Amino acid sequence: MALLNICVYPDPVLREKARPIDAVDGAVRKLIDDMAETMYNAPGIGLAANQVGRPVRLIVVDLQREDDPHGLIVLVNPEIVRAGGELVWEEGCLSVPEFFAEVQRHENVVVRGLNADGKAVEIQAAGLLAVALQHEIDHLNGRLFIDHLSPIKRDIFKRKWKKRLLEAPA
Ligand code: K1U
Ligand code: ZN
Repeated sequence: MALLNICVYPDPVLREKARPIDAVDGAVRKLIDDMAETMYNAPGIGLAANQVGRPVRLIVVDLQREDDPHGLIVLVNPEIVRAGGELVWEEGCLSVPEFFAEVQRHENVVVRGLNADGKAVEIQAAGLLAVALQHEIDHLNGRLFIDHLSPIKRDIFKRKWKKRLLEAPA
């Protein structure tokens, strides 16, 4: 397994619409293993393939909580097939480090995709798991959590980010 480099905003790969994966072969399984290791190392509770510079439709999610029965969720070509309710959650993103903001999401989602064995699976999720799945699927569509902010909050974010880039050591 290998640790992958996590692309940081405003890297253009984060704005690409990821392409579907044709077959869950050895190369895809290696990417799954490397992404899981990278997510645990970060640490994070999710990771989408675009975040490691590979614009293909693959996400990994693990809430890493004792009360979560799912453990590591791997979804190839994930699709939200049902969504309902609303909740607001304070989100972070490994590609937008050290910035957190409240985002409104669906409270419940049902997501279908393929697992690491290429088998069709369906995940029924609520609360944080539903939020994380929506956040990761957004990544596959080139969307970041900052895109959900009001124009004023997004503007504040952009100014803070510019300032941070200017202050960063060369
Ligand atoms: O996609 C990503 O950038 C990962 C992101 C996922 C996410 C977090 C919170 C709400 C929605 C989606 C993260 O994992 S940020 C880090 C984080 O939240 C965390 C890290 C360690 C323990 C617990 C949480
Ligand atoms: Zn993210």
